[in-house]
Amino acid sequence: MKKVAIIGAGNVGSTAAFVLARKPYTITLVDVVPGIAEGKALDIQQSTAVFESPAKITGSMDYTAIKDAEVVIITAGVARKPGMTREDLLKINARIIGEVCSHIKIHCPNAIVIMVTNPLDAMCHVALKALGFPKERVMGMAGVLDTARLRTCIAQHLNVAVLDVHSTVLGNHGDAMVALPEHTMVGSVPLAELTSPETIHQMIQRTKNGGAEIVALLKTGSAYYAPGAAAAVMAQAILEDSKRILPVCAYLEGTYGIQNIYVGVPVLLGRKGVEQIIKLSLGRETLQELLASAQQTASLLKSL
Ligand code: TXD
Repeated sequence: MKKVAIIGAGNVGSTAAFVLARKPYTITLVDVVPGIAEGKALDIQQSTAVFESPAKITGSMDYTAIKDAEVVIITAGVARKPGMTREDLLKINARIIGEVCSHIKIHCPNAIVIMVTNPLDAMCHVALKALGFPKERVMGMAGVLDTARLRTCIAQHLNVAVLDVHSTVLGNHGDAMVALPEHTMVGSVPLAELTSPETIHQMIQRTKNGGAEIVALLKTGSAYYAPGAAAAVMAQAILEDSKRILPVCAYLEGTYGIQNIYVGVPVLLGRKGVEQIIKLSLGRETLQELLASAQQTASLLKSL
């Protein structure tokens, strides 16, 4: 069976495992906290008896368990605590990602790596450097989640099936994400013909604030069902070589005029990872927003 490793068996990692467990995959969870990976793996394994899946799920603290995984999803890290600056978080998680990558390099040198840990775009750079893998094998998950949030918002507002809302969100994972209302279609009708510019603006703002809205409601912790599902969909597109076009945090070397920076763009996902970067024709203003997004990541990286 195809093998996926998930590093960090917290909320997002275990949700991704739960989603992937409906497929005939071997799934290995790894965490530093004793018992957590084993416990979640056992719970998820028992769920496969209910929905009748042949998936095999194991959990461990030992990285030898990830041997020969074809895809590795990294969710390991700490959350920002009161009093901690963005830079503090960046340094702590960069250290964790560096350590995680040293194990991936040894045990699955041919794997395709999907980063989830925040700050997402910066962590992709840390992983690329620590792994030394080709750029098409190291990517980040943010756009699939942000696009799902925007599509949900539009579908609820217009009272239509989310399946018929097509859109994409580019840029980095944060305030500088770039929504594309001009590329948004509802059953082949442009969004702009269905609602006012003010409403579109509000929906984009809500998407940008999507993570914070959930944090405010939950009080402890952040979103994990949609993030876990988004990471799982990317892993599946790679494992099944399905050539899906999804917004992914990918390393750009000139496309959109952006050099050597990770930024969210539409890509073709297949067995080789990011098999192609899709070039959309963007308006001048949108292109500027995308450049600003990349610039924000570049400045954040300077503090490392
Ligand atoms: O769109 C996106 N990219 C995101 C990113 C959407 C949602 C969440 N996003 C980020 O993912 C979030 O800001 C965090 O940086 C990660 C994971 O979020 P999650 O909600 O799953 O956090 P948890 O529940 O705290 O899980 C993190 C786990 C926890 O079990 C730790 O014990 C483990 O990571 N951890 C480690 N595992 C292995 N190795 C090391 N060194 C390690 N350190 C911590």
